[in-house]
Amino acid sequence: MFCHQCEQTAKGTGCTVRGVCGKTPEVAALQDLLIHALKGLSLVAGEGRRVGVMDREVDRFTTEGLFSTLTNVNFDPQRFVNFIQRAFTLRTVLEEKVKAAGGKVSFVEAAASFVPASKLETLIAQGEEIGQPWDRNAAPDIQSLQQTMLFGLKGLAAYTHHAAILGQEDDGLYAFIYDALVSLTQEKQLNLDEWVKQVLKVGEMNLRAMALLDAGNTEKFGHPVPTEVPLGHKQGKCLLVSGHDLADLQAILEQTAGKGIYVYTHGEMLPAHGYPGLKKYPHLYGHFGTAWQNQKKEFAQFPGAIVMTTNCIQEPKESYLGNIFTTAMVGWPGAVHLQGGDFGPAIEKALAMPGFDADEDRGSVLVGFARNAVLSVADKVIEAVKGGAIKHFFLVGGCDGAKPGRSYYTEFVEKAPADTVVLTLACGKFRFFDKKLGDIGGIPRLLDMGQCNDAYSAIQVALALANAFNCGVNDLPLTLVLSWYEQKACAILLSLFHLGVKNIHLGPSLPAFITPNILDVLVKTFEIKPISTPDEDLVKILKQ
Ligand code: SF4
Ligand code: SF3
Repeated sequence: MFCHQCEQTAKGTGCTVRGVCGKTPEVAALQDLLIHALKGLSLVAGEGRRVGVMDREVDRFTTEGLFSTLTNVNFDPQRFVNFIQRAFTLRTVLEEKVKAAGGKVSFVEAAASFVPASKLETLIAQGEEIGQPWDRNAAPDIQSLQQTMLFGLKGLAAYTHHAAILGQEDDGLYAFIYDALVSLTQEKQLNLDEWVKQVLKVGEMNLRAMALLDAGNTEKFGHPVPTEVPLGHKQGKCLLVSGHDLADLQAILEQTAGKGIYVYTHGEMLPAHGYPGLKKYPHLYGHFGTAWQNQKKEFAQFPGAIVMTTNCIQEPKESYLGNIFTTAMVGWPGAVHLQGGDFGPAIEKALAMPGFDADEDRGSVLVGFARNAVLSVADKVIEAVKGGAIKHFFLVGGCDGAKPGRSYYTEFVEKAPADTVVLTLACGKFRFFDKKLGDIGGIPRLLDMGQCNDAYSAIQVALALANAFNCGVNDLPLTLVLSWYEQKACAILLSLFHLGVKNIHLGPSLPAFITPNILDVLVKTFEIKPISTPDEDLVKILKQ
């Protein structure tokens, strides 16, 4: 196997024996094979669009297939067998429709005539033979751009999928996903400049996907409002919901209503407490635990059922494997997978388990500072900046992870001067989310803007401030200090590049798939900077 798509890749170069995340070589081969099958499907779907044939089932399946290969989403070989078979079936049906409409269905690329083997072992062998989905004969910089595009595309697919289940779809996004997958085949031969454009296009399209998701979330659940979330618990039965999918959380809240179960959020689900359409459920009580890498310790202590709606799942300990359930694209062999929006088995499990034996107060955190809440006090913020009470804004966010170097972010926030405001989003916030940083004239110094996809909200706030100050985003007293881990973070970074945002401080390490030449381009064009130490970076940033 070879995989280097995430920040924790082995030795900073690539996982070759088994993923540091727990991905087995078998699953790695099946994921490579699924991408191969999706390339074939995309060739036919792209041609279909040319002759007026569209198929929403294929569109949605393609995003789901890509999403399932994202880090820490699905570790279950059998699920990949199903995905690969389905890609083949959908392609075969689509070929007929395209042929009937006068389109071509024969391509030079082998992916378009791929026929999956019928057994798991032979499918794995097929995947091993095909290998990774970029052009291994291309120059290293081209390969680097292909990898960046593919990994960003996985993040974009995840957000496109989330928006779609909330009823928000944009055909342009699906068309681009096909085009991007086809660009990895021999049908299209892009040069270096075209590859750079294709990579930035992922950023542009990801912004569109995040805008759709923002519309989906806010139209369905309202705009988040500042909300205090307990970190302790109530005596009684309990169910923990992790991941990013707010629609799943709502379904769980509906299905647990009146059953005497308290529902808790975990990880990226924390911002759900700020949405009026979710906080209205009285049994949505509080937040349990921190970021994904602490799951084994924290989940083992949770006395109820656990539902993983998206990444990041980690290998469950034997002690709670029977209590953890997966939905949608998530999978772990041996964990029960729930389908069709029925959370009954998880609810039964929660009722059968002991629950918390007493109330416990562990303090609270504030959430709900998405664009609407922040912009409703924009006048106050602008006044504070003009009057000198707020000297600088930091957006400290992104993914969390296991590396010790990630303590940089905790220290950075602790050391940020008292006349600065820290905006945060995504699971990287768990490094400092419970710090009491006080306020500046009633404006909290730590503002939780939401999940990783709420980078969209942060961008809207930055654009509005730039407008108010009559300057560009890069001229604002704002610095982005980001931590990356998986491919959604890649997609968001590409969106920031697409917007021309400069001077991003990135850590804890730079992506293994970026060659020195490509890094040079990023440094020259976007002035991207690897993090150093909090003291050094703070001095440099505040001197600018
Ligand atoms: Fe390694 Fe990350 Fe790939 Fe997992 S997702 S196999 S940790 S590079
Ligand atoms: Fe975290 Fe996995 Fe990226 Fe949505 S939950 S940010 S790492």
